Amino acid sequence: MSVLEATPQCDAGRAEPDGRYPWMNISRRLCSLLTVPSALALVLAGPAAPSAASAPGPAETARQYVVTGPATVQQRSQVARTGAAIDDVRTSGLKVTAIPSEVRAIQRLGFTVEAAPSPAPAPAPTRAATSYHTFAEMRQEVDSVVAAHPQIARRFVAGTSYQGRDIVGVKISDNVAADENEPEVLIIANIHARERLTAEQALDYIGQLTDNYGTDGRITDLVNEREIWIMPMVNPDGQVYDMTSDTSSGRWWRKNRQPNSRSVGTDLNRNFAYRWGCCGGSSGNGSSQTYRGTGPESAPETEVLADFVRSRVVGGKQQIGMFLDIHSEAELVLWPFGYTYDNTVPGSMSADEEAAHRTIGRELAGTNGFVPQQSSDLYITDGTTIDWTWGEYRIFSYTFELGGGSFYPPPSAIDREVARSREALLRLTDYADCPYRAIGKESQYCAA
Ligand code: 3K0
Ligand code: CA
Ligand code: CA
Ligand code: ZN
Repeated sequence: MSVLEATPQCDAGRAEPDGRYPWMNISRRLCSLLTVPSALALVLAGPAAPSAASAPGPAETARQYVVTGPATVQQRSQVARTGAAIDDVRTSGLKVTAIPSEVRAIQRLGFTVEAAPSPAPAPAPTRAATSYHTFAEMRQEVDSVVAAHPQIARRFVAGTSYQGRDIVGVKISDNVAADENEPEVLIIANIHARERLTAEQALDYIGQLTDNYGTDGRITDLVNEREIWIMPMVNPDGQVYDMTSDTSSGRWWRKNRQPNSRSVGTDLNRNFAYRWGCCGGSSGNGSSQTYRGTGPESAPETEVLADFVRSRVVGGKQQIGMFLDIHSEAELVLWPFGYTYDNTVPGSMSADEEAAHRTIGRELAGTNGFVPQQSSDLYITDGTTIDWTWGEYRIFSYTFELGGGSFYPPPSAIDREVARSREALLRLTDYADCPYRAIGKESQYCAA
């Protein structure tokens, strides 16, 4: 199928189920005017001038494509620079999610773009049959874990989303009500709404740590000696939007649900305040999947996460020793930086810091079968979680890309896929006291 045969799905302005957002009715009317012929006219009209990228203009609708031609990381970064989100690199062509202007930009690079086959239907989220957690079910699960394990599990709310939903987490540790002097670990998931398996991985880890406490010696030690903060759905508005569908598939939604001058949504993983928008790893177009927002932390959810990390500075010292941001679906273990191809950066990534990241990354990947690499070995990004947590606070930081073969693996795949990374999460938690242990330099860097 050629690009022009792809049917635009006009969902950017669909009203929320509770109708709280009347402005959306305006964009829905605009959307209904955007018939297929007029959408084609848009496609043929050529790209907006870069200077107009953040100016008001027609919203463009994203869908998934297969790009053939890119073979090197530089070529993948060229594709990423258009603003397209690269979803998977293991396939014979790159899977990307892109808007029409980005498709044209990719074609101008000399690559071939074809509409991806329709994704397999996802579980219908609003029906009880699904085994993916809805936002409400996630909250219920958090509440029941905390009720069942009050000594070691405590619910916290880091803040609220653009639409006012709680960004919920669980703290797991012995004497959980106390802020003890123990190495801390932060794990977040579902920053990209459609990456549905990621919340399951976070919830599974909450279950592993709490259910096996007191019986499994290794887990008991980790819970006793760490303070583990786990936030399963850090983009709740996007998650609810993605799952609220009257069809049997998800809405392929990635960003948050904050309106912008063009469309809706900021890519939270391009909105962090370290080298924000520096390097062609994000987009200034509000319709883009990788829209970086109007400024660092312009998205409420980003600010909530950053405030939480800032709040863990106690006595002038950042308490979090390890950070993990769980994504899907390319089966990768990534570490900073994403904004530069350089492995080391004077003053912000020393040879030992890089070696420790790399050594741990490879060890973790050895347990789940993923590919370990620096973030920029995939493609250049800027304003990501891990560039900020490392760049700003020297928290050892990883992004996992889980597997499953799609953003919406069948529920029957959840247990298998989640089980793959359990060991990696335990090891990552263990390393929070002194990541330099991985390179035999704990006496140099972590002496009491
Ligand atoms: O650090 C990174 O390289 C992030 C990779 C992530 C992203 O935000 O581009 N990949 S994803 O969007 O396909 N989950
Ligand atoms: Ca404790
Ligand atoms: Ca503490
Ligand atoms: Zn992602």
